[in-house]
Amino acid sequence: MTKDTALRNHRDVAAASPATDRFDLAALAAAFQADGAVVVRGLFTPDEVALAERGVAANLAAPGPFAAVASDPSDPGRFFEDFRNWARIPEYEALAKHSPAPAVAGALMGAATVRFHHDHLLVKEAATRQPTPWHQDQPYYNIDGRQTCSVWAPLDPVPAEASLTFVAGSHLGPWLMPRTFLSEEAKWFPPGSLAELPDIDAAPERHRILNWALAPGDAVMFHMLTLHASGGTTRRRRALSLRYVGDDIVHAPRAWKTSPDFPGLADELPAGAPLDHPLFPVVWTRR
Ligand SMILES: O=C(O)CCC(=O)C(=O)O
Repeated sequence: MTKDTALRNHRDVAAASPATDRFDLAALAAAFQADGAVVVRGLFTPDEVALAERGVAANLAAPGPFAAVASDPSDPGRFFEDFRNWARIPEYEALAKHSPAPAVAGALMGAATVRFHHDHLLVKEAATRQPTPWHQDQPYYNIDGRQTCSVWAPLDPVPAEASLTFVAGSHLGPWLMPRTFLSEEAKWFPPGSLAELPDIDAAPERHRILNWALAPGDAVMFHMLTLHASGGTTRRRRALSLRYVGDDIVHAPRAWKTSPDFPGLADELPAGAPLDHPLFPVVWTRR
């Protein structure tokens, strides 16, 4: 499908159903603000799920320059990730801009303007043992500020044990040391500059844990500082994360490669500047 056709078809779908009338945005925002994560049942329509499936198929057929495998070669499955493909995969662009996701993200963040930060594909093939370790997302990124919201949308039914698990309220705590998923190396922030993660699995009863089994169309929406993790999976689990930011987010170039990387951006957007750049389009504005 061409880019124009995907966008036009999707605008027709979006126009037929008001974007957010079917959601209790006040209740979702209250839960998101308190817990840092909330489940949104039926965020995406079946047409939007089909659009995402086409985008993921195109992405897997032609991975982008930031694609990586986050599982060991000895893993009987495979954990494949790719980032920042919306500009070449029209289905991703249509979802990022014209689905209800940006409006709901705006309501949850309490933002007047929402920008799209990036898309992130996460595919665990059947029998993947590699868990997703506990982590916060923002320390891997190139942004400072508080108004952030990721939308993790599975395209396959996901039982609780293969779904994302969150530590409620952790988005209100400090930044924690990011580590590589596979070797758990702290490669980026200098030693001691950020606190280490608590051993959540050693004493889960000390935390309020949130976890939902999900169906295609459902999404979990979470703050980029909320601690989260996931187990391996017996069945194939395709998920697309759409990442949004609000009014107070500014550029935070790092002395290392962020994940995802934005090569050359530091030459165009100074530290502390709003993300006013074509890489981060405005996708929703409060009326
Ligand atoms: O899909 C996963 O296992 C991890 C997803 C994740 O960490 C994220 O979307 O931020």
